Amino acid sequence: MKKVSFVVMSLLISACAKDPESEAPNMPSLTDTGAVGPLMPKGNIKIEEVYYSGAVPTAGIDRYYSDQFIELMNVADAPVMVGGLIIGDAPGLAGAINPGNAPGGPYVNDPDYVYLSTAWRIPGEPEDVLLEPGESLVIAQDAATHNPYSPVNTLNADFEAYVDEFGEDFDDAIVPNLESLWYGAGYDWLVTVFGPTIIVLSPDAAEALEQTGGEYEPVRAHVSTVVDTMEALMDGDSGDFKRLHSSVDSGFIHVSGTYTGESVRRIRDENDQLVDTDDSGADFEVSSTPNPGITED
Ligand SMILES: [Ca+2]
Ligand SMILES: [Ca+2]
Ligand SMILES: [Ca+2]
Repeated sequence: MKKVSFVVMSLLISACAKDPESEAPNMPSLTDTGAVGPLMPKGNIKIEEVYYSGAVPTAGIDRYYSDQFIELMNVADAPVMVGGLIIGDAPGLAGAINPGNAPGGPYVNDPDYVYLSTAWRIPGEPEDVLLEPGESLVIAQDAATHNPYSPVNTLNADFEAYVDEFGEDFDDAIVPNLESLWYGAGYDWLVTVFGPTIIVLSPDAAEALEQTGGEYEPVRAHVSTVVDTMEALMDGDSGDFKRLHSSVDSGFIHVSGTYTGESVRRIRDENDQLVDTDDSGADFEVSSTPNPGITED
């Protein structure tokens, strides 16, 4: 079962409005319906898990990463509109991966803008795609079982990144594809296995995305459009490579290495609520058992 519901809320509301006599006496009024939602993403949608490190080598494959996924959760008590939500990753190295790698550059540590090498959008108008309270949605690099190369099963992901232009990506016929707004990766949307920065932007950021240069340069969005971020770097010594300004995300998380099968998951407080202090170092922890959250039902 998919947890994301596709509804045409405006049609439902207008249908009610045109036929008020058919309402039962205890039906909520339109005003009441409006008061309980659906909500905007900002403040209500959080990154729950990012699995980027790649699978532990098995079945003769040393570097398997098609199983990468991003999981977003509705932390509000009402449905949230996620149609048009933008998900992307930031440019910049995760650390001193090769000799001579140095931190800095034009697209990091900007207090006013976040930069995206690649930006995807969940298809549909905002109110057409609703995420129910406490539910999550999974975005897969490839919707697949990944058997036998990985124990991470994303066959039932809610969306997948499909790259048409290089002719090498796999398009699952069932799982809907994200819409491409800006693309700066290769044959598929591989986020760096050394530690990516994942950025979620509100739907209204689509019109506000600005090019920073040519077609191989990132786009940028004002920080006011940021819904949530997760910043990961290569290791604990890689802090100089932070991509996000401290006012957007003041820390970073890292897994123990590439191809470890580890993900980073949101820490929960004593009330089982996702912690968000805009410090990825404090808000996320490493998990050795990535869980795309789509197996329970
Ligand atoms: Ca893909
Ligand atoms: Ca597909
Ligand atoms: Ca945050």
